[in-house]
Amino acid sequence: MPQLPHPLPDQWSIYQASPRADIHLPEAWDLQKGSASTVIAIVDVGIDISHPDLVSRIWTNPGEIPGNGIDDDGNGLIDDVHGWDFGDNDNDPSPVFTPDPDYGIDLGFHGTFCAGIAAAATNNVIGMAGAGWNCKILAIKGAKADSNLSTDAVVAGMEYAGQMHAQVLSMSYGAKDDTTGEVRDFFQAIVDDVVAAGTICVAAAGNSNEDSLTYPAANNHVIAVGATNSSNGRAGFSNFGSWVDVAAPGEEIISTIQQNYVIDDFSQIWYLFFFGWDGESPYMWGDGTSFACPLVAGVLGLCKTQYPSLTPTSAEELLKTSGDVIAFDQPIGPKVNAYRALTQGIAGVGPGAAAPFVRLAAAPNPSVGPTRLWMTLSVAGPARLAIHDASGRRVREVASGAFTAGRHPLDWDGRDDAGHPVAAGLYFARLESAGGQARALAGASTLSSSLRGIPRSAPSTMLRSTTRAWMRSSAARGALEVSVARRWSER
Ligand SMILES: [Ca+2]
Ligand SMILES: [Ca+2]
Ligand SMILES: [Ca+2]
Ligand SMILES: [Ca+2]
Repeated sequence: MPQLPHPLPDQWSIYQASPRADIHLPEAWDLQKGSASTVIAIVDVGIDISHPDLVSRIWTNPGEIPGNGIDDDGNGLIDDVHGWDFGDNDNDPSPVFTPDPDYGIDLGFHGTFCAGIAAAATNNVIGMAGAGWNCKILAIKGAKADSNLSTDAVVAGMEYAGQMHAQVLSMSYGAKDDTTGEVRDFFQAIVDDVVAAGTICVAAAGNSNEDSLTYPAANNHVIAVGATNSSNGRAGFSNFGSWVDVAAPGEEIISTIQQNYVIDDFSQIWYLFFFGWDGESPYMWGDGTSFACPLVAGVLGLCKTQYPSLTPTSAEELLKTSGDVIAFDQPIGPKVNAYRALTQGIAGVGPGAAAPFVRLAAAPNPSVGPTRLWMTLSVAGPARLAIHDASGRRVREVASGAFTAGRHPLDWDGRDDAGHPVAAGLYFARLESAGGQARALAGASTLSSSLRGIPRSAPSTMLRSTTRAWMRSSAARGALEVSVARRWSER
């Protein structure tokens, strides 16, 4: 029984005795509670940055002097101290009344709700626990006053997340593709900018219970998240398909709601009757891949703290190879396992190699210098173990030859084939044998304090380019605006 934070109000996504439909966060937190220098950006309808369970977790721009009317850090935004509101172009990213287009129900809770799941203050005696524990939240509002998300504001917000070098960007919105690929290409260009800044992108797969490519989740270099329920099954609303990378809890999820303005009576009734609100405390319940996504973002915050050189590409690999393989009724990827992502001793056996097996575990991991890799073979035969860097380039062959069945210790001295110590970074050990293939992570030298810094480029102007202006009249905008609201109308 792991140590649990207090309080943990029916947060089955964090811990449930049986079945373990959760994502093993308590065990993960024993190893890693994240860091205040790990920033999770959330682009949404706004985040109540004064919420009692969020206020201590809100990112502060170290380069900006508050309230002096000067853009001190030269990023084009004046006094962006706690994020930015790209919808209304001001420095307060808190939500305002955001009526859903069908019924007029206030969706202003949506961003605050996501923020709580990602990184509400944990073990602080009030409210709930957030996955990212010590990680910070960069609040980015992508909605205009009295309306839902707008494409222009969302895009500017995504680019801001990259520009400020947030380690993780959580995107609980999306638009279905049209036949032209316009939506796909539009989001891919922006995602490529953000990923180039080193930001790990994660997005909700959508709530239409269909295999329908939804962007940005389905874009390359974005981790697409489907939703599970407390029975360890796929949530009935979750989109699915081979493009969904990982699954995480997204049904009957408690989280924080906004307190910064008075919620109208009509919306209060909805909150009370459909979202389990008690009419008083700033928490309620919700369903949606929108809420699976920030949970994964919080886990990625822990992973990025554990492995500072984790790249967007290797982060996706890490979550997929360390996740729990579950026979869902439709494919939504393996379910995220936070503990295994942080330890990643054993990676999945290659498909089609079920009978004979190989396993690979690394310890210590991460390491400074030598690492011992334990290779387990179910059948005797030739095997080869090599270390690859995060881009897939082989840096060192550790062993190659004939091995007996059983468990073999193989030592990697932390050097490349030429005998030089490898740079700090994340490395994959790849094992090929008669019994199949396996992979393990070997994070080399990540504990070296001089190497912990995240590379930062010089301050630049906003990345918005004129080539994107063509989107402004496209169908994608409308699709994006309604997507976040869809779950409401299905209740
Ligand atoms: Ca600024
Ligand atoms: Ca300033
Ligand atoms: Ca504002
Ligand atoms: Ca709390």
